[in-house]
Amino acid sequence: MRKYVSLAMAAGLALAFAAHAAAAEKLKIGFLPGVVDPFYQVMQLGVEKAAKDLGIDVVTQVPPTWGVDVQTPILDSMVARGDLKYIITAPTDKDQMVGPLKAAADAGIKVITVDTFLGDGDYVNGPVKFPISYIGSDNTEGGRIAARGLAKAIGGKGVVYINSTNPNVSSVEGREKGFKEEMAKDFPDVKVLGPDYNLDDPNKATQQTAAVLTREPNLAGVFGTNVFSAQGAGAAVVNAGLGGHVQVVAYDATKLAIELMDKGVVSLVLAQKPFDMGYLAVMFAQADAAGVTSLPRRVETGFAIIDKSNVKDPAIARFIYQTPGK
Ligand code: T6T
Repeated sequence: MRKYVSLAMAAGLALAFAAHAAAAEKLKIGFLPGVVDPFYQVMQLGVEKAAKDLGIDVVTQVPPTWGVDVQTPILDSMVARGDLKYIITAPTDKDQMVGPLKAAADAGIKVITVDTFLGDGDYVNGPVKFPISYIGSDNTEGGRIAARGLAKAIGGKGVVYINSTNPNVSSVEGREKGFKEEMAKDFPDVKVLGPDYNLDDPNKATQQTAAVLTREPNLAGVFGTNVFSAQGAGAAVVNAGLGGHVQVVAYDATKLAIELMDKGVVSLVLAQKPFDMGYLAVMFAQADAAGVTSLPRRVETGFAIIDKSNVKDPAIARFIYQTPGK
């Protein structure tokens, strides 16, 4: 009997030791997105799913508001923990976040950028080379798609307005650039106003759009370059009773944007693929940790372009951001 007890104890101890060793070896990574919003909530789902599938620990910290001043101290605290091998992050400024993220890299933490990039996003030939990869949308192309959609919705002529969030953020900057370029190239009868910057405050976006609607009674369309911009712009159009008269194109497929499309306020919604961004970034960390040396330095995750004709198609509707809120 004693022999059995001690054998069982030894086996138990061995198992506990193995579990401890496995836990000690488990890769631990940080996830630091841009701000609390439905886009990054879906990205977090992708991060968590990949972490579960691959047996990785993730420490997530979400800045309550957008900006370098808020993101940097959170990053510094993640670095100071000393147990994170990778950080997956969306830099809130393409230049100002270079220093803090380079400091993280110098402290031995490898950086993967998602959704937004540093420098010009070319980590092979550009000014910033240390991140492993940029995984996100081709936002300049997204801006071009938005321009074509809005031009079509307004019959190819008229005044349109861009409402955006912040300058020097690679994502929305690319969208503004692509939108303006496409209008200038193919739609000479469309005049583009803006952007105004709402600093990720939908109420500010509403006020700004309302002011433009007052100033420009013939305004034909608005391009909201992200969740908050489109939400605020849509609200201003609804408040003015101009739904269907002033066309709105919304970047980001929130439930609210889709509701506004059902009501005839929003004519086109660009869904990004934040789940893919999060999932792939964790896979990249795992692969890099395993010694893979040929990871692409840039991965474009593509879009689903949603309008009234395809919104009920399950193959398209699956890209609407599924989050508890709107
Ligand atoms: O549009 C996304 C993201 O792509 C952008 O970089 C910041 O705004 C969002 O998170 C939406 O709020």
